[in-house]
Amino acid sequence: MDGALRIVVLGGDGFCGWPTALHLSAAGHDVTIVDNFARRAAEVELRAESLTPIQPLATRVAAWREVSGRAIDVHEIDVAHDFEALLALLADERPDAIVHFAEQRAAPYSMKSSRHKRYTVDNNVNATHNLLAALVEAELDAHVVHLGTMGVYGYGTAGVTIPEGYLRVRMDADDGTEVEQEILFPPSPGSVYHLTKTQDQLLFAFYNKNDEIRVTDLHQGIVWGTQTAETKLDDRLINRFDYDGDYGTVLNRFLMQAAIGHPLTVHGTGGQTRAFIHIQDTVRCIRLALENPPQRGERVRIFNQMTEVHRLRDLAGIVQELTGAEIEYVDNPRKEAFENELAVDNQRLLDLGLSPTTLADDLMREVAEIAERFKHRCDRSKIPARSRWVREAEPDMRAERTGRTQAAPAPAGLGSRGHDG
Ligand code: NAD
Ligand code: USQ
Repeated sequence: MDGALRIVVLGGDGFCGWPTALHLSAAGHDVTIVDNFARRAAEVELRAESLTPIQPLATRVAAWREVSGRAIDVHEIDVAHDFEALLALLADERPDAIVHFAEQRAAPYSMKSSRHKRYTVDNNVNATHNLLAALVEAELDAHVVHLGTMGVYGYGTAGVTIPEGYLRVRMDADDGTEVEQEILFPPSPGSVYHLTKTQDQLLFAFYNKNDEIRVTDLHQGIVWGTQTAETKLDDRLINRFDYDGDYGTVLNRFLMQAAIGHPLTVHGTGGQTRAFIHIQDTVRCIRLALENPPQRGERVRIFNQMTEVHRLRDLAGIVQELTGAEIEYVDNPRKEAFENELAVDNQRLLDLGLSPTTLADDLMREVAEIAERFKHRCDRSKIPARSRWVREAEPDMRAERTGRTQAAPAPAGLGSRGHDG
């Protein structure tokens, strides 16, 4: 195709990365995947596999070659720790663009223990920094498209539509006049994982200012669905489907739970409101971002990559209506606002031509059908979310620490609404 780009996809074996690599290859771009298979290692650690039987990456790319006639090159590199290998690859291939998915992306996993917290910070911050430092070292003007998260904003801005990354502020100047400035929207991460994404934003801002690295940071909502037009072409191309308490995200969990007759596990009151996007739109948005790159010298572009907003108890209600599933309000293992409002500006991707796929019944049925087809692979013991944000002290230990016999009251300011309400 005219205008074909050479694209390196970091984390191209993952849930978003694999269908993105296929979509870009199908569109005529020349794709190379880099991955260290950390996600597959986490499956072994957690003894929780993808519900769908995903093939080894070598089998996946061979199947894609058979189906499409197009080659995808693969390199096993730990982007966070093998700087020299990453640099050599970028210097050799001189790609036009790099899509960066190569991070530990599960909030519950990032909160399991101090080891998981440290791993997540080390992996994510180093992966992003190594990429930026390698681009400077290789003197490469490649466009970085990064998968960030809506969670960098926090979810508690009732009455304010969340802008696309930047906030216009007015400050009182010393001479009594007002100074106007655009700043990054104040970060308010809700987990160590989300915290690493707020750090990524500063890394991009610095390298963009200092070295004119061109960056589009896609602040993505919760992805749902599993298959895309390309992964459906052959069973060997099937995408992963996480349902366990660490990696499974809420809507896919609900749809899978409904398929196996498990009650829908709504955390707390279900008053949490979140942004969502279907995986087919994820891959389209990334292609739109790649095919519309920023100019050199332009500040970091930030797009809110989401198509709709739902309150969790309403979402559970929609799944219940579709499937007849029961709803169970379970103890919330996270420290998060019990209720929040959320409105999000996503005009920039709409302007580039995104036509949103919303929560249509047939798409939800498609996910439920996949879950039904592979439900024999499900391990029900992996469904409960066990990773807790705050360690629960034994009652007598708590009494010892606080000098009280009753549980200590919430600190002033947190009240009963949790952390960011
Ligand atoms: P995933 O875990 O399925 O995929 C990430 C891939 O990156 C895996 O294949 C993993 O092995 C690889 N990886 C991790 N660390 C690496 C390293 N140091 N070197 C090389 N490869 C490495 O996750 P995903 O759901 O595909 O998410 C991809 C990106 O999108 C993440 O950065 C995540 O923060 C972001 N995102 C995901 C969602 C979602 O709902 N899944 C929503 C918003 C944003
Ligand atoms: N939740 C339930 N029941 C469940 C699972 C989750 O009620 O069975 C609740 C959680 O308490 C939370 C909400 O659903 O309030 C979302 O949880 P999630 O696990 O679906 O999503 P989250 O942890 O926010 O992380 C996911 C991806 C992450 C991405 C983020 C986008 O794993 O990579 O960055 O979505 S966002 O949420 O917009 O920040």
